[in-house]
Amino acid sequence: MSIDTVATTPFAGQRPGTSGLRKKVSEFMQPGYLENFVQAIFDTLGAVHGKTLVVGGDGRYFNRPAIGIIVRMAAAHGFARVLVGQHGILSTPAVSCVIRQRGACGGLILSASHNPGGPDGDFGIKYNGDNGGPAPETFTDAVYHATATLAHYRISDDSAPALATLGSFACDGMQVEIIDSVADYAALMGELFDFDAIRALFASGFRMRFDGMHAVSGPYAHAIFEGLLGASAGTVIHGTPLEDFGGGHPDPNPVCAAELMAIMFAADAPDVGAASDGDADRNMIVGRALAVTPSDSLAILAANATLVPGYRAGLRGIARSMPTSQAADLVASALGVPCFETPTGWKYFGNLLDAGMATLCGEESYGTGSTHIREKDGVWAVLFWLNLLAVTGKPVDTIVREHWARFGRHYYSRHDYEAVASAPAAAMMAELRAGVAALAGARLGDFTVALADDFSYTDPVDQSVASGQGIRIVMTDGSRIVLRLSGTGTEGATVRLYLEKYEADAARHDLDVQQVLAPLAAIAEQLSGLRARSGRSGPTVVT
Ligand code: VG1
Ligand code: CO
Repeated sequence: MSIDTVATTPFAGQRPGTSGLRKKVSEFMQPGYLENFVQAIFDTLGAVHGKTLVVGGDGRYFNRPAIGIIVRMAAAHGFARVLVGQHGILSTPAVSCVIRQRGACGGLILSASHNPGGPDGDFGIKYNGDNGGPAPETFTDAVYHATATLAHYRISDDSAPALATLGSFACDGMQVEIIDSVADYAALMGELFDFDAIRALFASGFRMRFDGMHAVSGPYAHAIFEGLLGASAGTVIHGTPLEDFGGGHPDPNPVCAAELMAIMFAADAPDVGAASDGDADRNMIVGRALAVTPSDSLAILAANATLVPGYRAGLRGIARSMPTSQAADLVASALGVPCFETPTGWKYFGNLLDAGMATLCGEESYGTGSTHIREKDGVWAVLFWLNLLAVTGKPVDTIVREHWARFGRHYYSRHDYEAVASAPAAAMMAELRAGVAALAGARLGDFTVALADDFSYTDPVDQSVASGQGIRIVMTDGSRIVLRLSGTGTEGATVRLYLEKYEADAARHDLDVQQVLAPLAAIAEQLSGLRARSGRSGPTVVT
């Protein structure tokens, strides 16, 4: 077998966004496109001789051919071993878990997460380092720069092993181990949660509906909920990963998981509903006729963490992304631990988790996680809730309402304007950026601006600075308006508008969310001209 050095020319735009490189499948399948990007990652890594790499993906279209290419390139670069999930399947949290448990130097995750799949959908790739977490910006910047000058890539002409059979195979002298996609991850979950208590809960007739959205969480959910924990057959719906996710949009929110919402709002609803996204790192928790917002979910898990074996010792700190509601801040202050506010994207939590400064992390985009790995984790979050439900014996909505009664409610919503023209969206953000400082002290409707800036974050561990992370307008009563551009889309620009209003009075905890937030939405519109500039009469998605 020999190693080919293949001449290539750079592709423009191979710049990783919030979470890796995401492009249309048609762009990714151009000859050399994936190869160039992987070569740039390997060049940035430097010496890889003798090291182990983990590779897996969410099963979307092009997942398996991409793995074949990566395995042959890894062999050409001198890796000692590549661990690949059976059938090419590994959820994002499972990759993080396997990297950490098996001492790998890193991993490549093939996923565009919640973006649609199939030949006309999206594809993506992301590198995670030896802590199991997304590579920091210094690394992804270096990869991007490397893509701009690439003249060749290296690949073995040996064939990659088939992915269906577990076991150890060779590719050009490199060991390729096909591993069970679920086993390592399920074992870790068993260490964190009281599986006996959850088993007893299901045995008592407790009912759950888990929507895998035809994506990668299905095998994990089947094995853990129905297998290890004894939930009845049929608990997991849409639990077989499909290359096009059944034509759906595997994003676990009330809009995209409408079928689950209908089940949970019906008269005979199960006790809890849950869903996860394309690569199983997101989660939505739904009680009977009540969807839990991700920001509330983080706060509730934090407030009750010591009821769960893995967190019995308490929390070192909590971290949330800037647009995430301030519900977790109140819990942190009640617990007497710090609360960190980071830019959007899980990579910013890595240093805090590694340094033992934060135990739980969360984002408003249906992402929650902890020190157990270095990614957000959908199935983990569902298990955390199940453990709480088992220990407290209370229904989901009681837990949520009691939390609001104790801490107050943060009314919260995100309005997305998807696939709008890039130039006007960029111009709008530039104008907001230029004018934001002048808003301090301004009277806007019934609100007075306490702080207005373009969010900038200095990492407390390595002092690295991430600037330009979103326009933030904080009112004197704690209400907030946040505007930023998405870094995961593949079409035009997506503008995200985040709205938040705090209500301490328990008598006012049952109001209509959009009505409560309407005055803030009106102010945001007045400041940004978002509707006119996007040419839209309203948001595409409201969550
Ligand atoms: C979105 C979310 C962000 C999340 C990211 C990756 O990014 O807002 O909170 O970390 O997706 O999640 P953006 O830049 O589009 O707002 V996943 O599950 O798509 O990997
Ligand atoms: Co995801």
